Amino acid sequence: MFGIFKKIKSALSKTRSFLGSKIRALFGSPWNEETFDQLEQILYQADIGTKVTQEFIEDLKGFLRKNPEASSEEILARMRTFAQDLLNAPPKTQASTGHPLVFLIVGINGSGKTTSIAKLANLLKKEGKKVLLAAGDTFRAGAIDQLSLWAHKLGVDIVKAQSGSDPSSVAFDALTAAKNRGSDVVLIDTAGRLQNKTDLMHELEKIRRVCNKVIPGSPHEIILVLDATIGQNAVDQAQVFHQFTPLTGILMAKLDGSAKGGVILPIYREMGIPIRWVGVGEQIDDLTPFNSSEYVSGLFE
Ligand SMILES: Nc1nc2c(ncn2[C@@H]2O[C@H](COP(=O)(O)OP(=O)(O)OP(=O)(O)O)[C@@H](O)[C@H]2O)c(=O)[nH]1
Ligand SMILES: [Mg+2]
Repeated sequence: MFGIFKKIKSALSKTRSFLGSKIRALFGSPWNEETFDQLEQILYQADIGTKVTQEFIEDLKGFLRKNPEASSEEILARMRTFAQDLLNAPPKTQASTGHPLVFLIVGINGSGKTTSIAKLANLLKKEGKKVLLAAGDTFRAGAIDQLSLWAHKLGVDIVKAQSGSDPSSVAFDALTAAKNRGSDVVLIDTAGRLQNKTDLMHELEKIRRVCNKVIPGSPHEIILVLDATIGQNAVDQAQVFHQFTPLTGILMAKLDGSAKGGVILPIYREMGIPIRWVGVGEQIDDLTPFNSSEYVSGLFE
């Protein structure tokens, strides 16, 4: 538990040093309109988003009206409570279950899909699950080799086809193999796609249809991998992906490289899609289940 906490916390160090130092710098002055304006700027720059920033400010104003003598630690504690309450709100999406459990992994180019699949496979394998990877990125040269290499390193099954073949036929073969081999979990890699390329977004629909044919009810989970370093754009991406293909969860990759780690708050506030895992580095063990209280204390220390 402690180890996981340290991982999320250290991944948030860039975000925290930005947020923390700037917020603490405000504590010397009295809380007036100008101070609140400055706080608003800071929260906005940490990619907490306009709406959530406004809500933060309103909450804090209310708190300070009732507690005009609040210490800086009490103010920070109030901010943590606000963020925690936001993340405690019930999710608006729900994953289904089944066996084998099928995860479809989607996202834009370079967001961290393939690496995160390897990390997830590693986590699941450690839990004793029999994992099968599906090399559904048949588009980018090298993508199949990249996933094959991970499958080999991790000692997990992989189903792949020729580069250029139809990704939904890979999904078909992979799910059929998973049933035959008694796999517990299937992780389907997909090609990176920009959310404004409608034809590529429709391709995901086809993959889903095929999955559902082979294993009714699958894919049980559709996970969007987001790159935390892109900040607010992540919210737009999540919204468009969700329109085309109903997401059940988000994997926030590259939290370690980002000063924009605050973006998890507006994503959850606006979409209610659970953040399931966070990527905290480039190594195979650098993926950890998301834990909201660890995240909140890592954000506002
Ligand atoms: N620092 C850091 N780097 C990461 C993390 N996750 C992925 N990366 C890096 O991001 C880069 C892209 O990762 P990929 O997994 O290939 O991304 P992808 O989404 O599969 O990319 P495409 O298949 O080209 O769309 C690689 O250099 C990874 O090592 C993370 O959590 N932290
Ligand atoms: Mg990839």
